[in-house]
Amino acid sequence: MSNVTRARFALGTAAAFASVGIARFPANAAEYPLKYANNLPLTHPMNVRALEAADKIKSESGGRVEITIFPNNALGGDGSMLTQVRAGAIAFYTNSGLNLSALTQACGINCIGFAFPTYKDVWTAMDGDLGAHVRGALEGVGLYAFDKMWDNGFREITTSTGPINGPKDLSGFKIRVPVSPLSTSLFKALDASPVGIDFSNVYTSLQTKLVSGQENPIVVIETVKLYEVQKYCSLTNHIWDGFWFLAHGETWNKLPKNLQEIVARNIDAAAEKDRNDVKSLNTSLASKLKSQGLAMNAPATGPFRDALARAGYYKDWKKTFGDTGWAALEKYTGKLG
Ligand code: X2X
Repeated sequence: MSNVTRARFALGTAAAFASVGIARFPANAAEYPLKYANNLPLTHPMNVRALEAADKIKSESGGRVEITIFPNNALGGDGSMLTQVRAGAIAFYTNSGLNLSALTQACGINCIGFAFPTYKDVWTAMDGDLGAHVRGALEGVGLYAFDKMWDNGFREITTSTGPINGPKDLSGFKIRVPVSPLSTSLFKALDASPVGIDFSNVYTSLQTKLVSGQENPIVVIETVKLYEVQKYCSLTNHIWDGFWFLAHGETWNKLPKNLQEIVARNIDAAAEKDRNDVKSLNTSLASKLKSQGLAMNAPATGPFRDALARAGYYKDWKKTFGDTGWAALEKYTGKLG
């Protein structure tokens, strides 16, 4: 590791970083000091790879660009961070189309239930026309989205009450979901009782039994230690979710082209590493979660998808996204619903 990285990690263990809430280079002033905020623990692959990228960007720019990372909701919850990146108070923010669909509906197109059977389908779509479709929509609301989407993962359901073996087990089930009509509509169509709660409050909402479950990818479940407050994990893979690495448009446009190239190349390279990390951790962490007391099951997904179709979920979202948007999705998923 370079001196800068060692200096940054010399500040303490990942846990100490998580409590400090920031990772900062030595204080020599940079020409372009940029803040990057997100909602995940520093130990999540996204932050591990982002730190590496920030280090490379600083050295390749000769110290001109200094990215300070504020992980773990250090600068506020998702609603606040989204407001801040739109106003330019922070330069970079990563989040999911689930939350970003509040800005422009098109962002949520990849968050349709059971749309992508495999990671191959996901990346063909998101590195292809579907990703370009979403990036264009984000540009329309003043945000620059880097080319390569980061991986959050296939979302799984955890509960404190029992395994989810089929749609009937979700009837009346009080489940935390991101503040997103895409998440809410999916679980309402499955007759559950979804509650939109900011991610910063998920652990306590489970701990206090405000809700009986939540749904997130394996790597999030493990890095946020949800196994401490949940007993079951059902591998439904009901939504593939990714994170757009977003820049405040005007801040990005003010960066000289040569610095933009350094930042974009390193951020996109980090995204590819994050994708590989998440994919391999999905497997290794599943067995680790078992050892941490989480009972795992893998229900057939067909009955969930059939229940969604019967409830009109796909028909409704096709109307919302419009024929062009829906065709852009079905080009990669095949016919949905
Ligand atoms: O809020 C969530 O569940 C999370 C962490 O997956 C997102 O940021 C969408």
